[in-house]
Amino acid sequence: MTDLTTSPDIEAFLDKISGVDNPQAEGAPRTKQIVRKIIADLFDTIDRFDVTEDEFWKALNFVAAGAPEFGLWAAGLGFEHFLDVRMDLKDAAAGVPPGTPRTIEGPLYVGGAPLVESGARIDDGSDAGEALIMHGHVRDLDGKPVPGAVVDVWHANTKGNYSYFDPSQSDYNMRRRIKADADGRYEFRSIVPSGYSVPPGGSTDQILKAVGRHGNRPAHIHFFVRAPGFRHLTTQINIDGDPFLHDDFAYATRDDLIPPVERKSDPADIHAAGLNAPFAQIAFDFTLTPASQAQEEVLSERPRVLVD
Ligand code: MBD
Ligand code: FE
Repeated sequence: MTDLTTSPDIEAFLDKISGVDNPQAEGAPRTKQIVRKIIADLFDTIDRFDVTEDEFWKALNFVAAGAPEFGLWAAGLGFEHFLDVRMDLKDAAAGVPPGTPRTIEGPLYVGGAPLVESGARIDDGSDAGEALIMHGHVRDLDGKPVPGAVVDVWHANTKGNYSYFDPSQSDYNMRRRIKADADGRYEFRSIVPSGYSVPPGGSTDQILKAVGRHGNRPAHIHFFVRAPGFRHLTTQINIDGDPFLHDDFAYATRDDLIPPVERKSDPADIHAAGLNAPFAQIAFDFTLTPASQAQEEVLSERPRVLVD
């Protein structure tokens, strides 16, 4: 902190701005402390970098205009990954046994996708990408199948775009909730997605360019996996071989979340899969951790799109 930020006058000013100086007045103490800390850090930044009045108002207006992309800021500026890092550390400290690693949700989930049986096709057939069959089991920590599990999957098309946010796609294209069968097995058919890029020229793109970064994600598939009695799991897998695999603008790649992609071109395999061209196959098992409180079974309260 600069000398000015920590001067008695500014410390007292910060106490007033944040209500910290008035414990009798309404407002939660923690809220006051958080507000104080955020403002103090920004005051300190202004002072340390000698931010001018022009720069301050330019920044304020940039933030205001950038609000529609705040979900992308959270991903690209590492906040989502940082929350994961903290949850991982807390779990480790509490001795929670590790199941499939979590990784960020991202801003493009849509709730209320059709609930379908294992084996369903989840793309609408309009994207002539490479067919993909993904399958595996949902298991508990002992390796026992979890029959009641639901695998909520969502991913982009070959342009890196997601249905709903890309109005040219059909409703719920590449979004489904898949019921694991009695053996805890899930399977779905889709197409291999491409990586996502932030909207060119948007506020996220501008920030990233300003610090010499790009706004690309490697190709990936998102999952929420839930079952009664188990912790809600938010995770993704990456498509191995993607040039951005270890250069994700959202920092979501994790070593245990890069399953091998098998290329199937044997006519017998193609026929058995009900396809007529070579396809990709990914096997991936999810391991769920038992919930110790009911709250752990449900999704976080992040505001999300819900269509149904
Ligand atoms: C995505 O598809 C995504 O998963 C994240 C985290 C951010 C932007 C787009
Ligand atoms: Fe995504």
